Amino acid sequence: MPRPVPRPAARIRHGLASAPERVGHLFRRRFPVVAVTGMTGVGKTRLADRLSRRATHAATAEVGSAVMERRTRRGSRLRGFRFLVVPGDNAATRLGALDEVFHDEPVDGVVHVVAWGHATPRRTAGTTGPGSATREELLAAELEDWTITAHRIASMAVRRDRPVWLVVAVTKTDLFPDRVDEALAHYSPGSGTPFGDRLDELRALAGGARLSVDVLPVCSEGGKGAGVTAKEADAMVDALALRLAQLSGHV
Ligand SMILES: Nc1nc2c(ncn2[C@@H]2O[C@H](COP(=O)(O)OP(=O)(O)OP(=O)(O)O)[C@@H](O)[C@H]2O)c(=O)[nH]1
Ligand SMILES: [Mg+2]
Repeated sequence: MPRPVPRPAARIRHGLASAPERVGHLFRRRFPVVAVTGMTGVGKTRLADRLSRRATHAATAEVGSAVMERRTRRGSRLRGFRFLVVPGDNAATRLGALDEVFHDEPVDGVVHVVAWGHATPRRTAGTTGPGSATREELLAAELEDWTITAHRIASMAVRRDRPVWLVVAVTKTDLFPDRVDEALAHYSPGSGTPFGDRLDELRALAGGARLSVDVLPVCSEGGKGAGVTAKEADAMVDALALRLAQLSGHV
């Protein structure tokens, strides 16, 4: 007996049923992957949540992240991002997360978050209660963290045949609204600050054409009573997102 030939309608239904899965796979693969790095308490989780338009879990905001967080910013067509937020130095999972984003599955770009010495002090893993530190200590910790991350970025860049981009996101600008330019200068290439010197070394190691560097202000907590209005904070987050889109070739 000859095999029944499926009617066109049945074939179409079958085709549609398997489509979303395939399309989903395609989307996941083609969203650029962005590592979000920076010392503990600097505001990485909060910023990644803002960029992916979701609320921050109260517990994480208070004690810090224990594991790598994955966030997706969806955009029209393929204009989205996947963010991998590397937990700060109070998390035991930090080294594994750094290996994952810079070695095992190298990312397309990096958002390195700094707060000009305004990171929220946190206790090291395993202890409780609020931490305390002076602004000088926090700036020193930020520099130490950047030294480690810059090395990782350099070794990723030299192994790579396509360019890597880096955005230094200077966040918590609501805490120093009148000194944002000074803060941006502190983190810029060629600034002569210890952070700037490390940045210059990184660019020399990676090769200028292989690594692009941007320094942008941002704020995740604007609003009434803050040094930055909610509207201004939104505009800074949007400007950062636009720059990420440009760097990824979306626009
Ligand atoms: N004023 C102000 N506070 C902020 C801003 N962004 C984050 N914070 C606060 O800073 C603290 C730390 O923010 P997180 O996003 O949890 O910091 P993190 O970098 O993820 O820290 P780890 O997970 O420990 O690595 C939280 O209490 C946030 O609410 C900001 O733009 N302005
Ligand atoms: Mg976090």
